[in-house]
Amino acid sequence: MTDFFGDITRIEYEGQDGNSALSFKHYNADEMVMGKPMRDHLRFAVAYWHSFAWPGTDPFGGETFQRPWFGDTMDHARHKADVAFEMFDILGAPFFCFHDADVRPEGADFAESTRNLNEIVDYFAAKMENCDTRLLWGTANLFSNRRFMAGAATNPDPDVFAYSAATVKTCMDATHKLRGENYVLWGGREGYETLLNTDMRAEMDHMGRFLNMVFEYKHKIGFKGAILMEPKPQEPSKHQYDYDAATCYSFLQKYGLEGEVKLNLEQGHAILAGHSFEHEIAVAVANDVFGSIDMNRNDYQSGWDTDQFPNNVPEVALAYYHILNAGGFTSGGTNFDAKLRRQSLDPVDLIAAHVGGMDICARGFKAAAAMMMDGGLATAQATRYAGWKTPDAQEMLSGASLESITERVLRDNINPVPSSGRQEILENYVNRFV
Ligand code: XUL
Ligand code: CO
Repeated sequence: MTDFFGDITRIEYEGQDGNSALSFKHYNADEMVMGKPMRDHLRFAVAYWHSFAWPGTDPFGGETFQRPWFGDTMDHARHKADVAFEMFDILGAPFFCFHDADVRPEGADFAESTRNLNEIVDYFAAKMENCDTRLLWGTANLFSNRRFMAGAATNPDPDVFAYSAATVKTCMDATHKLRGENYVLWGGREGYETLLNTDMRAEMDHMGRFLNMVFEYKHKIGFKGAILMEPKPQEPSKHQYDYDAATCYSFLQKYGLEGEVKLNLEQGHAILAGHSFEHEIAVAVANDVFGSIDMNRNDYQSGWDTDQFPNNVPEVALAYYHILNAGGFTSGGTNFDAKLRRQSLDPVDLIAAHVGGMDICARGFKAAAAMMMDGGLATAQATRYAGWKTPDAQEMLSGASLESITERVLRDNINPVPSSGRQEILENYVNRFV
């Protein structure tokens, strides 16, 4: 046991009338909703990087957090792991996620970094035998070290491509060993700073090949989890090739990965791309590539990725509504890719941030489930598209031609009568649940 969290004990469900600062008011893990406990619907995961590795820096200031595990030795890494697993227990977190760089010190070379990673993976594995927290996904940090400044798979230097491929292999091995349920690829610098020096065709082809190798290796080692790509339009690069869900989908189609790779969608990235979070989820669902979510919140005014914990129930509710509409999570879950504000120095802040995030998600989720069960939106949608049930309408989607349709329009004197989209009525309807 470390003494980092002092006398903070396991967070309990207190219900809406509770007034303890550290209790769940809405997240009741065992509560059955639509035939499943909330724990299994929401599948919460703690993000190792923000909660245990991020030092509180911003573009104008250095670290504000001074965690006892900050340092470059394996002892520091083990201490960090001890605290992390204590927090998983306090929260009753069913999952966690990590990058290689979050959990192990960087070695002098690739071999040493890999040895460090493997040692920590064994340390995790031993802890995981005695706790209920599992690995939602693992990933490689291919963006922080200066070697990745011009990208990883899209780097003009083939040695960086090679280093990145080897790094992803070790991270896939680590994820597989820890029985991770997914493996994530976020192209942190897979893009460009300036088109003046960028061969976009070559870079995209290299990234396509890279992803195909990831997929080949997944099969080779028998990793049963999903491979997930995480869209983000820009930041840190000026432009990233995995811009948003629609761009990722066309990339997957172009490189023959349709049906193989799914998407990990993040609220803040959706906002940066000029979309709503539910838009990104709906695009993924409509193209059968929905995988998992990184739940956070972007500041709507700042224009950069603020990675705050979620606090907007209506927004979260619509996101979960679309997820439920797609049948809910399978291998995916709700990963808090969110960090404290840099003035939130204390251990209690770290716990409270997760408790609040889990509660907001639970509230939004319950609202979404209530809407699903009520069926009002589904009915409104079905009514709106009801005309497509007729044989003439179906014929237009298979067999008809522009000429035959024109003949029918003339023969039946088709003269469309516009009908109301009922947007405000539907918005009022949603408001009853959130
Ligand atoms: C960065 C981001 C990453 C990915 C994993 O914006 O979202 O943390 O989720 O690399
Ligand atoms: Co993310």
